[in-house]
Amino acid sequence: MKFGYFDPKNKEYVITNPKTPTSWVNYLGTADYCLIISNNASGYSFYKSPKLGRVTRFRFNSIPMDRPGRYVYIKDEKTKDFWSISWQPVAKSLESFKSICRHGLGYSIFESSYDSITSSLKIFVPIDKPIEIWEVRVKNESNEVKELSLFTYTEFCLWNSMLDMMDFQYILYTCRMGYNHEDEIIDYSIKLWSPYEPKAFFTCTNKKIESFDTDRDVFIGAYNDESRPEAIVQGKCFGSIAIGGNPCAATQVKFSLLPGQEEYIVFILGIGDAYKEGKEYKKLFADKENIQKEFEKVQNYWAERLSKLSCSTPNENMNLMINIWNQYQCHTTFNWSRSASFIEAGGRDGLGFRDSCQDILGVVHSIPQEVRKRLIELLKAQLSEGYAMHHFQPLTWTQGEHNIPPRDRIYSDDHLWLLISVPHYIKETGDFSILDEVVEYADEGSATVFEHLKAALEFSWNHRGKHGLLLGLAADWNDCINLRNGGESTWSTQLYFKALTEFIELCEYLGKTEDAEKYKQYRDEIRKALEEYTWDGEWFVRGYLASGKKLGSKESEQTKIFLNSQSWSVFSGAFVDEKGKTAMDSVKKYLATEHGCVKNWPAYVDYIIEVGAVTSFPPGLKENAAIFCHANTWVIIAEAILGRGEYAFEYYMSFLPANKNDIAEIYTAEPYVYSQFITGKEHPYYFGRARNPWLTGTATWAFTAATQYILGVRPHYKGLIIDPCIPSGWDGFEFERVFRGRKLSIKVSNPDHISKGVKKISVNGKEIVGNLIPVEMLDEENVVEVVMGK
Ligand code: IFM
Repeated sequence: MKFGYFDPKNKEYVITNPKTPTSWVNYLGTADYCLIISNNASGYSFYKSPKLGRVTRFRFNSIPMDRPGRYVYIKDEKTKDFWSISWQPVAKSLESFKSICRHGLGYSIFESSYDSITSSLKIFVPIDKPIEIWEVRVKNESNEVKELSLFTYTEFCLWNSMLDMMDFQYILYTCRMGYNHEDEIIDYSIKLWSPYEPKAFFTCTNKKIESFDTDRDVFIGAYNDESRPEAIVQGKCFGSIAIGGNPCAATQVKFSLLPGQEEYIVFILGIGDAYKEGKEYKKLFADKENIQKEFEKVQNYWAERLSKLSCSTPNENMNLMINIWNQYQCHTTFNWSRSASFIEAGGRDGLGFRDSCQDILGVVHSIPQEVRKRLIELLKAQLSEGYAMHHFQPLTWTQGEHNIPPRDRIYSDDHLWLLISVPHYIKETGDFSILDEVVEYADEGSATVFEHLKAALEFSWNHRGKHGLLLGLAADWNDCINLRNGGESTWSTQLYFKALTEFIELCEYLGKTEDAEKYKQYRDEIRKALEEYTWDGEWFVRGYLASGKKLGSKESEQTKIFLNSQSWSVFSGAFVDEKGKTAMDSVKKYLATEHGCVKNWPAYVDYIIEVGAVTSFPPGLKENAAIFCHANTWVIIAEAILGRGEYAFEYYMSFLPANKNDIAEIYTAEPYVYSQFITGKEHPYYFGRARNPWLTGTATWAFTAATQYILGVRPHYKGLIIDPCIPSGWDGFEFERVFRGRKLSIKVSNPDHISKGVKKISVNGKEIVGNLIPVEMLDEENVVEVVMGK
């Protein structure tokens, strides 16, 4: 069953049935002011920090699920009937109420048609101004004059999101609402502990405000809800001023419409003083042209970001995801990390170290300068011993004083992700100068980035366990597996193998032979340990528990095989051989399903204290035998490395969100972005149901897997590698990419219908040897012809 459709031309997802099984959201705002908005106009906004700068409220995980938000109500003064432009909160019967939501890049539009009135509400956040703009249009499609009132409503949050949800004895007495009568602007102000006094405003820029409320409980009424605010029932706001209590911004605007006439009304909600910034912005956005200009900037922002890479393959859903939605999601995870969604209620903000290292992979081709800055921030969160802060706050950064993790909060993988992200950045940009940049450590001292990378490798070398594998420490990528107290992680060891390989490749390229030789010795040792202690006959074990018992082995109780240690055996480069193939065959045999590969099998049924939190989830959910999408992307990469194009593509298709559009009643989450997990086959009822959309490492890795491993266009220090691994049925595909400022139009043909292998490449008519296009031979614009074959 469908709830909407993709509109590739306008780069929108259009929701035609508002009764979606979950809130289908969009992320607006790219800098300091951000908001999340659902297909029913619910959601919240924040300024700089979702934790400490929450501007509007949202009641998470609630029933009804979509409250509150930004609501525009229309009331017919003759009939006294009223509705909201978004279907919620009034929720008129869908027999008589037509509703559409268009989620676009950086904006959302709500359209409705009811009782011969058509209306729309477009919401967006300008690129560089801390405000949101609500553009409303109301048209009379009847043959009679309509007398209408428009009511707007949004509920303010009391800035500190956690106190706002918990500490009512305190927080409810901090707000001082007011009204700038002269300019008709609602004035929000609160005093918290600090001298900093958050201020915000709400106003209509082009119409007279007839009445207003700033006290939620007065506007709504204590026994009403957003579907039936008391003020709207009464036909007028009460002019309430919340000094303490629950602040809101509610306004009423009145107008009459002749048959066929349309009214255009603009509201703005922003950060600043109602008597200063509020006044200035009101003036600025009284002019429609200025609004249009801001909207164009938003459109250009996204057009520019998405313009650096695109493909045209025989699979439309792949094109749709790569060209639009997957890239959009990559930028969203880069900007927002894991801090604000309808799932992450905002209790934490800042950057997760491993997440942010990975998030750069999906955007580095598009915004290399921003990625460079982020990398430096991440490097500053590394400690001189080589490990990293698991989570840190670049906003409130105080070097050396914050977040130095206690020894038992050091993760075995965090710092090693630098060895993936920094080389990736250099391969994309050719900016080797980053390696010489001196960056402070979080605790003491400073070193060049090159030395930071070495410190990371040394830390892991010094933290190996009994079998020579990396100690699991607080955890590895899988936060929920207990590998503490001497437990060892196969997966972290595989990541280490990959990290060493990346570093060796870099050193060799730079002519640092001594370093290269040293780390080759490390890698040989690591390979030996993996060979000796992790092969289980048909697959690789996941590690060793503190007791010495194997984890994810034929010998194990309950779960016998985990996904990551199979995919990474190949992806790491350690086992691109028969063992790797056998391991991936076991993935097919035991883990693959029509919705993707489950993370472990069989699921844990009973809690095993020694194995940890992974065993506490019911079978098929989250980290216990769910289809963890992030981990599925590495399966695609492994199969592509093995040259098994049918498998790689089949896995890619199995959890591609766009493929779920027609079964949205099963999938339930947004079909335009990846979710963290899809419920696994061992769940008794919900196999195929997705949860935790948007802020997941799946975005960056699905994009990398599809573009660099299936389509096979991969940056290298020396140029661009072309190494596709596609379904043999494809005749070929086209790929456009900007690489180090040069544009390439790549046409791949597959006359022999094979999956992998490149016979011939010509660049601007000149044939090259091998499959690496040297950067020196690129002009500003380049035509590349690739013929696949043996
Ligand atoms: O790797 C983690 C990630 O950092 C946060 N979400 C869950 C993943 C798997 O445990």
